[in-house]
Amino acid sequence: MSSSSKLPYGVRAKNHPNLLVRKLFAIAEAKQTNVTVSADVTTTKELLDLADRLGPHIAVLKTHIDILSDLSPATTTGLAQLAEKHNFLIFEDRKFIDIGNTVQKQYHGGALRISEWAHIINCSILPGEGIVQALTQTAASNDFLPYAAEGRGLLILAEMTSKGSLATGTYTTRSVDYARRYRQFVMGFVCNRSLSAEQSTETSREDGEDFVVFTTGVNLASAGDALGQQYQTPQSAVARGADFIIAGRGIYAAPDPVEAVRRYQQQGWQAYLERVA
Ligand code: 5BU
Repeated sequence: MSSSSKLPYGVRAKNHPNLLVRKLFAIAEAKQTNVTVSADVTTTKELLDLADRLGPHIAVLKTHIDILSDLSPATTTGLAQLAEKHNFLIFEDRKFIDIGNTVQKQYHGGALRISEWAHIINCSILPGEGIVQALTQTAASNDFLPYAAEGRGLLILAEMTSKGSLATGTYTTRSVDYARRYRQFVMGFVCNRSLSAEQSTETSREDGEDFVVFTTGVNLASAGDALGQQYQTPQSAVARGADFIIAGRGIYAAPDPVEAVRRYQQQGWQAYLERVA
């Protein structure tokens, strides 16, 4: 567990060099929630309806924008309005994984225009360091200025929750190395535990280093699914170092999603209070 994960979100909000991370921790503190809902529904109406109903209880709404059957500019405009109304951030779980030249075009511009509406994106480092370098370069370019001013950040997918995941060992250690080298854009990791104690021969921990940990595969009612997903509870995720817990079906497929999100919010927050106590 890193020393920063023992600090309250409010303290981390004040000290962090990245504007988006400051906003994220300030939202968590103000709304008393560390829940990210993974809104994996397939129509714009369902997505916007969920965002509006769950909005008061979440810090972040995670999308897979390419699973919508009726994606249009109204989808992302609607999302942006609800993010403003309820004070949450949008995380597009696009998992960029290609050479630098390609991911730059996939992120900024293109059919999905992800840079315009997603505060947070993620990438795999399977292609090597160049993917992180390329996305960081895009975020520092002149025509990115309006988005940078709002706050944008990258999470490195350092581990996965699925059975037999190959994102382990050297892959995970290199994730930490690249995060350290591109701290101006990399805000943290998607992973299943705090990575701050990860030993690397390439980089070492710097004073004040504070990477945000998002942990997916959180579910209160199930241990997994038939396709290899493996779940843990909000308590165990937060105790292992998650700053934000990501839950999808446990919330949106519950009989009453609002009642469900309140439960994840309450349990995630309680676990956080215990960690920082
Ligand atoms: P679920 O319904 O809570 O199982 O949804 C989990 C979401 O998190 C879903 O959108 C996945 O694509 C995403 N996910 C994951 O489950 N495991 C991972 O390691 C990563 C993302 Br990275």
